[in-house]
Amino acid sequence: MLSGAIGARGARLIPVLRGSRSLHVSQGKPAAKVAVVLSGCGVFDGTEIHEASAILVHLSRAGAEVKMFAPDVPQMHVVDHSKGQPSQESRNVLVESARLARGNITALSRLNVKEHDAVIFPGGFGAAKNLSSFAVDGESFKVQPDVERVLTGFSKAKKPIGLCCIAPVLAAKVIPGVEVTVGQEEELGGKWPYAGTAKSISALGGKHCAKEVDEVHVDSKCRVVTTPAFMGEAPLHQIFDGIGAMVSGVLKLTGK
Ligand SMILES: *[C@@H]1O[C@H](CO)[C@@H](O)[C@H](O)[C@H]1NC(C)=O
Ligand SMILES: CC(=O)N[C@H]1CO[C@H](CO)[C@@H](O)[C@@H]1O
Repeated sequence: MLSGAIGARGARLIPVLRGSRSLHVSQGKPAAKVAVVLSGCGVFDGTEIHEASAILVHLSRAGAEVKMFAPDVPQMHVVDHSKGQPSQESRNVLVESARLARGNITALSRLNVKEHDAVIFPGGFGAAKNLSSFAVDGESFKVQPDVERVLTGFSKAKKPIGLCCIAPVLAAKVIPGVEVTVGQEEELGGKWPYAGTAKSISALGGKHCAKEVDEVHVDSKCRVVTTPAFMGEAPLHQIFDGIGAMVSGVLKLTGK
């Protein structure tokens, strides 16, 4: 008997588990298949680690099936995060991103839009240094060819795209007229150190919608969901909650 094997304490837990949401998700509709695109490992030269982790936690709780990708290219910088200075090293974006993926990562060139219901891009300087040249070239930046192919592909297929932190600049560049948020449009005493990015969104032809760290903007026409994350100085749990709202906005648009 199950209850005998797991003992009286375990038996008391069974009714609780039966009613839990996670069981409902796994028994109900098919899981949404979500691609997550990484750009290295570390805020100053790659993917922002806490953002990636928050995305994965929220996707896991919602019962999504996740596959991680990164471009197989050299990083623009390797930054010593204890000093905030570039070091004389060369690292590969795919190899570094594999740290976040616990080894299970695929080259971005192999991402097939048809195999996924949605795609999510965490932020971190890697999005502006390795997925695009925004950090160097500002508004005249270029987007890495596979990143452009993936964003255009999901957009044309009307499949939702989630982005946070600095990554919404990628959508503003590739999807004409998209509405996104990168937070507030003024620095407000240092609370929004990258507030100037909002002007870049407009200069690229996008529409910027000011939001707080725990909020999202949903462009339901373009099917793009964005949240400011570390663009704002805020407690980590608020960033986590904003990312949770972004992930659930993306999953809602998949209809799964
Ligand atoms: C790697 O991820 C895929 C889903 O993308 C999963 O099916 C597979 O089992 C994972 N492999 C390992 C070794 O974890
Ligand atoms: C080493 C280097 O600069 N790697 C690339 C990081 O990504 C940008 C944007 O695609 C490329 O221009 C860089 O060559």
